[in-house]
Amino acid sequence: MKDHDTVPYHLPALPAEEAIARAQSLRDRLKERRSCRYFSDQPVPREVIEAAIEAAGTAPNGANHQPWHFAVVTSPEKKRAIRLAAEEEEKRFYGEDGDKPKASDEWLDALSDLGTDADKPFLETAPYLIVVFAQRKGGIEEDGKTQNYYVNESVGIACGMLIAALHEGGCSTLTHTPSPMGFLREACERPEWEKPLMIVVAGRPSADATVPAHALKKKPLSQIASWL
Ligand code: IYR
Repeated sequence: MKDHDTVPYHLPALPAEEAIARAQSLRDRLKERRSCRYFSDQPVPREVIEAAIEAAGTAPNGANHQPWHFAVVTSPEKKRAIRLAAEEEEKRFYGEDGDKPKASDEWLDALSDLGTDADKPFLETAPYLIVVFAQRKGGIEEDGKTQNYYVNESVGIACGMLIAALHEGGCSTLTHTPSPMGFLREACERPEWEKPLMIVVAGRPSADATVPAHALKKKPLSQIASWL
């Protein structure tokens, strides 16, 4: 390695049995996570959201530029504006505006198991809309000029960690990606070098919430992993 400033790194060793038990227990908790489309308006402590965002902010990323911003929308007026704008886009996607759908027949067919349509009431009901922005430029100082690297990969990993931490804090989530999402930059008052990547809807599921049975079909380890 070339000469650079360092600090010691220690990760306490675990007995194999404990390491296995801890990894399996986290797996089992993450297995309970579902993408939820039915939220109640029940409040969730702000500290849960703050801690989850801090957890997301520890994600590995390009050159440690940490190219993310999490705009937490709680105001009913802003949530309503985002819902209306998102539903406009979704109506075009699903062809609910009377025109030919923007989505291909194959895509609409793939979504049929999920039952989704252009109606997105959860964008107003859920207490938090965490709008995740990817900073194409800015560096660690957020100067808007310095080039950032592996932005999509970095922010994608951060979103995974955000969702895992929210789940751990008793929140249901939905990763929502209206397309196109340009309207979110203006709604969240973010600069032009930031690109909205997704909305992470967070809150408690409604009492009558359901999830599509299709979502329970998970590929087994033997299919998702190979050992070489
Ligand atoms: N953004 C649309 C469509 C959609 C697309 C995929 I791929 C999904 O997994 C779910 C939905 C919507 O939110 O309805």
